[in-house]
Amino acid sequence: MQSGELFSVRMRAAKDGPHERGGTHISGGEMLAAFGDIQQAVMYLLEKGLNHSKGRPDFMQIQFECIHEPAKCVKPLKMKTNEVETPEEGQALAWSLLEETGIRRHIIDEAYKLVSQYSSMSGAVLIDVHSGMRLDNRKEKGVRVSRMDWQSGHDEKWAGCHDVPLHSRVKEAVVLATKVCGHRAAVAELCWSDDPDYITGYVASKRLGYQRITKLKEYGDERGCRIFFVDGKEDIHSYIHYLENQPVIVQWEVEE
Ligand code: PML
Ligand code: MG
Repeated sequence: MQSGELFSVRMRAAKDGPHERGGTHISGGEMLAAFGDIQQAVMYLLEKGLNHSKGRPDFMQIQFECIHEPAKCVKPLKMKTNEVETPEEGQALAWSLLEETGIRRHIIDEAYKLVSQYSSMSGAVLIDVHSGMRLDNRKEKGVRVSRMDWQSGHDEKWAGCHDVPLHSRVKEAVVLATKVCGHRAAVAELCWSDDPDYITGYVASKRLGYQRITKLKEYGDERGCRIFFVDGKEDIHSYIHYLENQPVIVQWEVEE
């Protein structure tokens, strides 16, 4: 990934047909790869989509394309893990962290009510922190953040120095949150997985960093949540363009 041409490699998997024909989202994945690493990236994403706790997909698309825009190199958000006993405690903590970023409670409640209406979203909902209005027009699909990855090898070094589970989920979530929060329109992100066997989620913002919360839902629950709280006074089209198109490489060195 270090030099030469860079490729975006992406995967989406669904069951009961493709997403655009009403299929239920199973899994998605985003990677950046040098030409020589495309095969490995495709295999990784294939495996990810095939073996998923949400079930067996009957639709999968894996694609790659050469990226022509220069990549932006950034440091990962600082990470903290908050241990909680119950989803109620976890959500109360998430809400108060979001309030710390200046978002009013009724806006958070309304945003959460809005995403709860969708049973399976593959992307995120963008909410204006001033009005509580949804700012993307992507309906049940939401906005999918694309074209981001760790610099090769930096994720292992980072995980080794942070007490995180070894699976790639946390590393992928940190990359996504780092990209999402790295734009002036971003205020905060609230996320937990739609996977029934994964209950840890997070609140992220530039100032708070990546705040993991160990329980945000019950096991067996397939309802996920991904909300990007944004400053609607900024140019939201350019934020969505950034989320979908700007290549971002996360770099981390031990001496930090
Ligand atoms: C997802 O898997 O869809 C999101 C996972 C978010 C939490 C990852 C973590 O920090 O444990
Ligand atoms: Mg998932």
